[in-house]
Amino acid sequence: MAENNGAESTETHGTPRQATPSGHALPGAPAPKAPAPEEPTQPQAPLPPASDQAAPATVTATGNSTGAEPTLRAQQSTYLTTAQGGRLPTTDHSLRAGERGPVLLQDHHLREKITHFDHERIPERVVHARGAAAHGVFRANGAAKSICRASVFDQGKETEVFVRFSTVLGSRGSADTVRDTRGFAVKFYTDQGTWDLVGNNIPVFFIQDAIKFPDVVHAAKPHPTREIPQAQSAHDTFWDFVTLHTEATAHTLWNMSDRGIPRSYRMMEGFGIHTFRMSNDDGTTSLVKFHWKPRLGVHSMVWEEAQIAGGMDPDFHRRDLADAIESGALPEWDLGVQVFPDTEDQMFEGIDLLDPTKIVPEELAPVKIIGTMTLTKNPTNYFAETEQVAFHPGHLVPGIDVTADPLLQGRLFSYLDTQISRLGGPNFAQLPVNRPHAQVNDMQRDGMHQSAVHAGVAPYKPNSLDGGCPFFAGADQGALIDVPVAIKGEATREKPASFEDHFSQARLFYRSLAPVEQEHTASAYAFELAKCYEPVIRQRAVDVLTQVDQELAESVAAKLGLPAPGPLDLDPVDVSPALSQVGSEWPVSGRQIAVLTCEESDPHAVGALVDQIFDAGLVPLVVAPTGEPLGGEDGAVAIARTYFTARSIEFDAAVVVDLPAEPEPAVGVMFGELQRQGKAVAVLDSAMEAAVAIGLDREYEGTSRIASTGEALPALRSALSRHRVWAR
Ligand code: HDD
Repeated sequence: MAENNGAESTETHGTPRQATPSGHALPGAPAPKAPAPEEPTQPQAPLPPASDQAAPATVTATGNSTGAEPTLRAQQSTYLTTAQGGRLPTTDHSLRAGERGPVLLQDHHLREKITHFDHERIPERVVHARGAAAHGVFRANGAAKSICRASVFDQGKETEVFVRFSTVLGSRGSADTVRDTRGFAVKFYTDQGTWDLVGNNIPVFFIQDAIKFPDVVHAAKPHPTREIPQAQSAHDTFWDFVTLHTEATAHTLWNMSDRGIPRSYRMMEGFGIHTFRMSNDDGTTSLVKFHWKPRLGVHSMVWEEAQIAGGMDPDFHRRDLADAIESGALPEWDLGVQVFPDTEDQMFEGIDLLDPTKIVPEELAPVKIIGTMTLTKNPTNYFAETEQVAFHPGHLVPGIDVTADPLLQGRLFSYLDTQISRLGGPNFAQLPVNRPHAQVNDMQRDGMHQSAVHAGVAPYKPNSLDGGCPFFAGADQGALIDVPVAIKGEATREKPASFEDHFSQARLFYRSLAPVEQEHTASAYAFELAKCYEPVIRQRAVDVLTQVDQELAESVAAKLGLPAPGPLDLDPVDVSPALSQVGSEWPVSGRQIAVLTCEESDPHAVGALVDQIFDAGLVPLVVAPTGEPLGGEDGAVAIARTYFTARSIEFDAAVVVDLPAEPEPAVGVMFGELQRQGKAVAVLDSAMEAAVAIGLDREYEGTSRIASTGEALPALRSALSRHRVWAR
């Protein structure tokens, strides 16, 4: 039953009135067109649903709803105008006293144009500044209904989403492919209000208590003296922090593994990290951890690719996401939950569910799939959408609630606070990308950048002047009812004993990796630590690794030229095969295939191969010595790259149809890279000797010899579906 606070019998859902109870018009209120309706005494039907992203209802001076067509509203005229709508005859010449005279202050268009330009930038996010986003839809399969009453999980229900992926450390203009954690933030525009799942691609976090967040970020960001290095953890302050705060060991290990350099945003897992509390229609509660599982599998770059991409194409991930969506290769993830009983101690198999540095291995608690998300549309405007979107882990819907994880609790404060300074005031929820798709009727008023024109006089409750509006909802109207949770204990700054274990999960992760992944991880440690100037930090990092794994500590010490640690006595751990990226096969759609040709290549054969690649859902990139189409202008095969502009990082595999008679050195470099990066290469018989002459190793596991272009795809498919030739 809805709780009606005050003025019970006169409360109504009708449009807030602009008349006093006695019917007198308020000063300034528009004259009523029809006789005022009788004052309702019972709640009425809610206002009609606002159209897409149109709430709260806003009214312009001309009476138009401004929410319905945000893009139309931005560009209404075919003529160039001032911000005030005055049509302009030119925008290239300022008003001057004579052709060669000084510029006049009275030129409003000049002043308005430059003033607006001067204020075009807003502060970048203090973390996660560099990002890329897309619109999409989440379809629930109904499997969560037994544990969660949120309508977003109703079977078959479709809910619009906006997803922003990001790096953490770099500034807005930094490279995509740096070694870092990736943000994975999803805004669900549900019919019960907005739900934000603000996660990362790594399931553990550096710290256990939000009070340390400014410290870890200060340590990881560029040094305050020279403001270098940009978007890197390979520097003294980062390693100083993570070796002194050993709770960061597991997250650091994940970052040093291949997870720190994803191949694509489309090929990353996402994790809610914290444990959340769900409640169902009966009020039964469960604890859950959220997982996003990419349909394309989890894949990473190798370090050489990441470094080359940082120079050749710093926008690699942003481009990859946008291109895939534009070409119709729509990225998809299944959303899953691990479900735990909501016990008093909130532990599961000895793992503290409130410790954000811990995972629960999937082998102990399987991930139950509860829906699928498809990204369907690129943003229309980067600033309006990707930059201005504002996430908050406290944006929750009925049936999903927080737990006492101290990291999560601190986040609940931080996000609203940061948006107020980043987006210039408290009304950022009115920006189109942030508007809920549920109806909004709050009592917040005024403030910087208020763009809603609220009617009524009584934004407080109870009231009798606005007919008692708005009303309170009860559970049966989908209200956000707090789950009663018993809280006991004394105020203390202590942490629980269960937060003391900083190493067993780092060991679990490392030992679950395939040997090739372990090798990459050790190399990443050595690379990063070698960039630290302070020997004491390098040594301390190796000392921390002696708590994780003997072989890892030895390998990193050897690479750094430090003494080998003595024999270690470490507790064994069970491994979790689900943590390794090696060994499974995945769909290959959207993968990029280089087709290497020369000026004399047969356009029909190359054209047929290009068609086969497209038909298989992959993307061909034809490479030739010059940009001239193969076969002349008619019936030509377009050239995507020349040997001068192509680089291995753009391709997941290559087909060598022909090579130029005198290839430039770049071709040999490309072969070397393809092999080092474990990419499959199919070579036509006729091109094999030329390829070997410039550096292709015919014994390389990924090389296959083919008799015709028709054999190329079958030859490449198996390696592509495994992502790499792991035995390289
Ligand atoms: Fe955070 C942004 C994820 C801990 C404070 N965070 C931000 C974004 C992601 C995360 C994905 C970017 C959202 C976007 O695309 O706009 N953050 C996490 C995860 C955490 C986490 C998964 C731990 C499990 N964060 C965390 C803590 C604090 C913050 C402990 C502060 C106490 N995070 C912020 C912030 C940001 C932010 C300062 C910067 C920009 C923004 O919020 O909107 O408030």
